[in-house]
Amino acid sequence: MQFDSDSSGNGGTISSPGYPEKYPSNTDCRWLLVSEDPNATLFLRIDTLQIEPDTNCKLDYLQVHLGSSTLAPALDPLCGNIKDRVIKTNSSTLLVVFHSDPVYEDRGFSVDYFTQSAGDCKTSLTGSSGVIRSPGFPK
Ligand SMILES: [Ca+2]
Repeated sequence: MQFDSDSSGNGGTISSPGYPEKYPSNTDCRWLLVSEDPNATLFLRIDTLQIEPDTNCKLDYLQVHLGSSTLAPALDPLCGNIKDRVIKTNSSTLLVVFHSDPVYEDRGFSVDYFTQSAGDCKTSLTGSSGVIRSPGFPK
């Protein structure tokens, strides 16, 4: 089974097929997330993630590539139980891949994505000295 979907804009939600019921076996899904603002950083907020636990997350997993293809560098694959975790990716384009193997399914995941533009400087600084970095430094 293969799903492909593209999404662009400023945010939304992706979830495993059938969520919150168990995901199917032998599944490969891909979501391409592209920020409208190429200078923006995409954030992922894991609401719930319940994927077959495995030490190296090689059986079933959710993997985030920092670019538009599976050749792009990737964050460590995710599996097991995760709740309410926010991931700052430092990328305006993400390819999110979900894979399940033939044996043992779990509930899957629901993940929100949203952007924060480089121009969003909401931090105020006080003090006589310090270091100010441009938004998104060192990228
Ligand atoms: Ca499995």
